[in-house]
Amino acid sequence: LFDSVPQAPRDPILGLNEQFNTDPRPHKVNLGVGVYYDAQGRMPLLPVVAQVEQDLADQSAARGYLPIDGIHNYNLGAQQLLLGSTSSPLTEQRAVTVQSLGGTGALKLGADFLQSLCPNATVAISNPSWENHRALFEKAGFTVVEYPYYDANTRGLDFEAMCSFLEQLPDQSIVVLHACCHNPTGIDPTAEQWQVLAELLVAKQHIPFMDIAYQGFGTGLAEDAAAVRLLAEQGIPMLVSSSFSKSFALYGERVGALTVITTDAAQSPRVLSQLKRLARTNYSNPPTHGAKIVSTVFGQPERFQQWTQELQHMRERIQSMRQQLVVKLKEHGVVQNMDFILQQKGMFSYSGLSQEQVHTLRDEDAIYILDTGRICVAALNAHNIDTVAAAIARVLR
Ligand code: PLP
Ligand code: TYF
Repeated sequence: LFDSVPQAPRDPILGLNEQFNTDPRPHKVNLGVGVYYDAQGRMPLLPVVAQVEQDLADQSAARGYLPIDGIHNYNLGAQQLLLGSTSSPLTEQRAVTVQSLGGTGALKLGADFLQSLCPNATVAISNPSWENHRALFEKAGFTVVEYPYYDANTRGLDFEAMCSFLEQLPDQSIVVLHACCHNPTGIDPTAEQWQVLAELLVAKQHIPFMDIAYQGFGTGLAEDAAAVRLLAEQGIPMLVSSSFSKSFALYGERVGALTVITTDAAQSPRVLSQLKRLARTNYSNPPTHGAKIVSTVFGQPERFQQWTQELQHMRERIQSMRQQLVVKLKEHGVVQNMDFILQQKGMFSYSGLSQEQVHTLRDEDAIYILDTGRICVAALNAHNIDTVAAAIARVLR
């Protein structure tokens, strides 16, 4: 049976991570995978998470099955964080949220749901996009195309090309959009561009599927949700995948949520019933621990306040690493203008390094960067930034 099984390709990001882990060089630096590290280069356990975990341990609760759609207050909290408390989908009972296994689980649940409704729809993802988007929607049975996004010449968004591509797609296509902190480029549409996109999506009856995995890492929790809130007010069907993996540093707990915005409250219970059926046949019901932590934070104003401050600290540390990187690249003799690093949002910087330069850094300096040139700025710190800047300056010469 298994003799003919071919070897599957490695995930380009997680595969690089494995390679990094087996690299014996002590000075190695991992700027590959999108994970936040603190100023000491360690993955943090947020103090607010540690405190809530202590409270939960003191309560020592039994571990029953959760409902198929997860913890009710977690789902309500996820909706509010996403939409605010006064948005029309919330007040009109048009938002249906289910707890998911991370943002990835939300994308897959949403993709499977859409496949049951419109199997022949085209799915459009950005060029480039998160590595998993294409495979995930293809596995769900869709044809996936890429809309223009990044313009290497301007190191910015090719908004005109993006819009004309989306105009030419068949009506009612599914358009996957990064709500903020675009992975991998760090380049987001402006507020005005989102407005134009909203009008285009409505006119074409496209179905937005927004992916928000870095809420709070761009400008702030509410600011980073602005595009979701704008599209959610358009009265069109829409899906949103939320991930709390980064914002709570709970990567391994698989904390995410799928929100479906319906166009009529009468649709909402039926949509929920179908999402529950999909969850039931996939994993039965979601895990408790991470969602308990997150819903406790959502439910206690003091904890929530503490969390927003800890998130702000992560955001500001990344911003300060962006500034220092630009300064240090100059100090080490880079003559090109690197100020684009300051404009990019979130954890990543699309550095413009070629694959050859990336490989040189890996082989000669034990600095791991994705082949696309994507750098995880959140992995820089006072101990490694000078070495990294010096090495990048060398390969840029
Ligand atoms: N979507 C994007 C754009 C991401 O960068 C990530 C990163 O992990 C995810 C989704 C998946 O999030 P999770 O780890 O919660 O599944
Ligand atoms: O883009 C990243 O680095 C993060 C982490 O299959 C990640 O989103 C990467 C690959 C993957 C899952 C998570």
